[in-house]
Amino acid sequence: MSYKVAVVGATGVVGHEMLNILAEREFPVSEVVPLASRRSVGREVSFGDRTLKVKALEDFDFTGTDIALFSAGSGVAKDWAPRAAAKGAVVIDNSSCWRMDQDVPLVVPEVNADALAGYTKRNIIANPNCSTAQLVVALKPLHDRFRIKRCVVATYQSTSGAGNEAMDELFNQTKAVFVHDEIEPKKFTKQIAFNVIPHIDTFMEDGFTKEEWKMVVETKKILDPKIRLVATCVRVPVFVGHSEAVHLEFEEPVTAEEARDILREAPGCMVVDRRQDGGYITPLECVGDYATFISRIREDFTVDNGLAMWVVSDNLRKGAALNTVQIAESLIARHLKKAA
Ligand code: 11C
Repeated sequence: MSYKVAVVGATGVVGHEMLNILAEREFPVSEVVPLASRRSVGREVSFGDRTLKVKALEDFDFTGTDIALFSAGSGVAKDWAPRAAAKGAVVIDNSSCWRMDQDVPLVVPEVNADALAGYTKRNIIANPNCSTAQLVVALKPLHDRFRIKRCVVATYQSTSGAGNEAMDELFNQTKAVFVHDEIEPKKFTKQIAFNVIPHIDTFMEDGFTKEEWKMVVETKKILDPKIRLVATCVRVPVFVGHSEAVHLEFEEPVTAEEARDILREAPGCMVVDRRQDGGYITPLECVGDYATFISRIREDFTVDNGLAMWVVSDNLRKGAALNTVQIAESLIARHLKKAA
């Protein structure tokens, strides 16, 4: 049983990881087709030990493609996901375009794989924002046991969340600081090197940013609409790996030890929590890994049934490419079984 898989946005930073992860996890492919805009046609991308030539999305006929992994932004997803879906490909989209559509499941397989059943309405499945994906992996097992009432989260998001050019901007600004060159922010609104910026995505009328809003609405859709969540999303001068300081208030009493034991057994979670120097995970250490790492688990005595923790994951993997491939794996296991 094998599947023809298209990767749309194959030359981008997430598309690159999608190809890596499909190969690493030995996803059962009969063919992989890397797609991008016409200006990338002929560029080569790696798939395991093979090299594939990029084809133009505009000229591609999705007939016969089983699964199309999209990571090419909302504009491309809006136009092309329905076209690919109409030709019979199941689209798994990493952009924000379809996430809140009621006919599109928004899925993190460790949390709500059952929601996948709704994919047939549009033949589209959405992958959440990176900061939401790692958060809900850590929240789900605790919510199942103690019921979360409120979540207060501050994020420390790496520049790769904003793509290749943003990573280059951090690199070039860092060099410029050392040689006293002028710094002109382009992707970011302020200098990112040796700084932090409390602004990701556009501002909304209520003063929150869209990134913060996404964390609220996506957590509700994936995990539980009753959870109240407030976020402050911050860009930090890190290349890969998003970190989150998470403060939770539960209905039921909880101890740090109970939470640690539950998280140790939970799918997708890796607890690294020694109460000593270095006994926690930092973003540098999570790069290339699949897990959502949880450290600094402690009771928060300022509220009833409070818990605080530190959650770190590779935003290009669990936050994007890995989750997309895991959705594809769940899809074929549950719904897309092919005759051998
Ligand atoms: C960032 N979280 O770090 C964003 C990137 O809605 O998929 C992903 C945006 C999205 O900039």
